[in-house]
Amino acid sequence: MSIYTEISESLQKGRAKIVKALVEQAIAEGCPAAEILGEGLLDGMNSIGEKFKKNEVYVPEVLVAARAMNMGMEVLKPLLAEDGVASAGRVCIGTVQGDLHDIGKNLVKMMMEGKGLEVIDLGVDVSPETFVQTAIEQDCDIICCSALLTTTMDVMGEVVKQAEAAGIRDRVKIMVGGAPVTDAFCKQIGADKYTSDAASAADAAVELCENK
Ligand code: B1M
Repeated sequence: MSIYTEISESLQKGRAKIVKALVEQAIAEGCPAAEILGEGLLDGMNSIGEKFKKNEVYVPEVLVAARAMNMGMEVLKPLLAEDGVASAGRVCIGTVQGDLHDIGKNLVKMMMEGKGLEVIDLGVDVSPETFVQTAIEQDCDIICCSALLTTTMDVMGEVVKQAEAAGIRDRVKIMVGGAPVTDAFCKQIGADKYTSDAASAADAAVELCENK
């Protein structure tokens, strides 16, 4: 078994310390950082994402896999920066104003990081102004809004309106999701993409960045 397969499989089992040690070993053996990332860590997170979509694994498995991914990334990040490995795109994500639910938002964030996207996490209770300002200041490709309450999902419409008013709609896409959100609602408020789960959100974000 190649060291990349070992990293991928250990990550899927959530064996964080083993993943970290294997990444260190791969670096010591002279493996390129981009390959360790793509064929090891990202391969593992992609597999978990696919299994999560098919309900073959659940939230706890995703969380431990993401922890293992983060441990591996800690070792790899400085080398990736040195090698100038480009990110797949940059997004900012948050749960909308008035809403404190963050478990789903955190899953989306982890899946997106697992796809090689740079993710700026704005946390919970995020105002439309903060989403839009961050997208401008951090040059984000996508604003990602999560809402779990029927009473807060309308804030997403306000994010779209404020992004339009700020003149960034031609270069910043807006993605929405969360239990009460639907594709029809996404279209109604003029957002760009609705997805029902974290793994699909990560796939869609990569696609949106590629097609920019
Ligand atoms: Co709250 N809560 N809660 N709650 N809570 C719900 C959402 C509720 C459905 C429970 C119920 O009544 N049956 C209900 C909402 C009803 C409604 O609006 N129609 C509700 C309520 C009413 C409330 C309070 C108002 C209760 C009160 O105080 N009276 C209050 C509101 C506080 C506030 O936000 N201002 C409240 C508080 C809380 C806790 C703090 C106790 C806690 C949150 C802890 C936390 O998040 N750190 C909590 C919880 C845990 C829940 C339930 C039980 C679980 C939510 C969850 O984490 N699901 C929930 C009932 C339920 O769903 N069974 C409930 C797991 C998570 C993985 O799923 O977030 O949907 P989810 O994310 C999914 C997808 O939706 C998608 O990906 C994820 C998985 O792949 N997704 C995206 C999410 N964001 C996305 C963004 C994307 C794409 C996909 O693109 C950008």
